[in-house]
Amino acid sequence: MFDKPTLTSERRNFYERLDPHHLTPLWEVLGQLVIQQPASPCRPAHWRYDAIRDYLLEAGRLITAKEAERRVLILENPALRGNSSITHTMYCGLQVILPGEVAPSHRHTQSALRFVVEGDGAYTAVDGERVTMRRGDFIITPSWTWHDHGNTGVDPVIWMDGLDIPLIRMLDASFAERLDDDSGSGAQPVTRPEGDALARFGNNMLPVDWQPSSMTSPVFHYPYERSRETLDRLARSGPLHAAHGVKMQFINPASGGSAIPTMATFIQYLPKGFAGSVERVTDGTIYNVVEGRGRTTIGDRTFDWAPRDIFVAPSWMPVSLQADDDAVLFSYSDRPIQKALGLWRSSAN
Ligand code: 1HN
Repeated sequence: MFDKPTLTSERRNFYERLDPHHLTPLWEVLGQLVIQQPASPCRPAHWRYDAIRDYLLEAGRLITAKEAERRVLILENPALRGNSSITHTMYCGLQVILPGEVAPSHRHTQSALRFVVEGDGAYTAVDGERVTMRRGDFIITPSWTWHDHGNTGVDPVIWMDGLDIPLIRMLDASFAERLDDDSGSGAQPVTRPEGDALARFGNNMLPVDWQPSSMTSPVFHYPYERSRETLDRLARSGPLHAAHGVKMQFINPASGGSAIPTMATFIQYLPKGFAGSVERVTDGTIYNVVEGRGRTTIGDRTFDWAPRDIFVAPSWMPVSLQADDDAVLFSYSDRPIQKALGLWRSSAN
């Protein structure tokens, strides 16, 4: 759109003299900076759970959760290797915790989401309340809250971590602390019974004198049982959206906004045989398959997916979803940031 002017020897000489002063002429780079539409360098990518699971268990034999702080394999976008990024703003990892282990308590300004993939004997604790992690549960660790994880069961437990790490890095806004741990267990003290937050905030009511103290949802656990029932009912009552079937976003019930201020989280249902229309959105999106098999075409790539697989659709690439069975997909993206700034666009509107 903005063409580069001709490079004359006189101009080249000028640029060379500018360089030591850390100066660059805009007209030489404008075309790269301001483009007609997004052209993300991120690539569409797909990780088969079957291919990763053994590596996670091998990591479990090589390093303890305590020594690692968090035993995680990071899913890096193939075009962004070395950046711990799955899109320009989002991080994705798979974390494993073995029976008897504790991942010690700490807090940081990065927000995290957990999406439970395998096993059901682990808990995560957030600011004094523990929640048992079950497959398909979506759990939030809000910015600057103490959190630790433990496995009191007999099997390894594995979940997907989604964090806004690249965004916070870009903003130079990272702070972190480790809990001063007198007990030596690594775990923070439990101060509220399990289910407390869900009872207070997760039933379309709020305690009458409650005032929000953060922008993150006070409900930090969205059990799969409830999400699945919602999808089930809506699938029966319709209508289905041509591109995304039945798609719900997880919200902060106190504000109506997204459950996490920097990350949107969604769960969607695609009926068996669904062949979705093509859609583009400006938020690069990470998907985790909960149920069913199907395929997704992203730009010129097509991925066949199965339960627990993860795939990423970069910003503004055409995406279409197909389901061979009744399928459920969880996904997350930076949509709330884009919406807050009036930047979000979809080809549908
Ligand atoms: C973190 O705190 C967790 O608490 C997981 O489980 C992954 C990646 C980078 C920075 C902090 C966790 C993380 C992380």
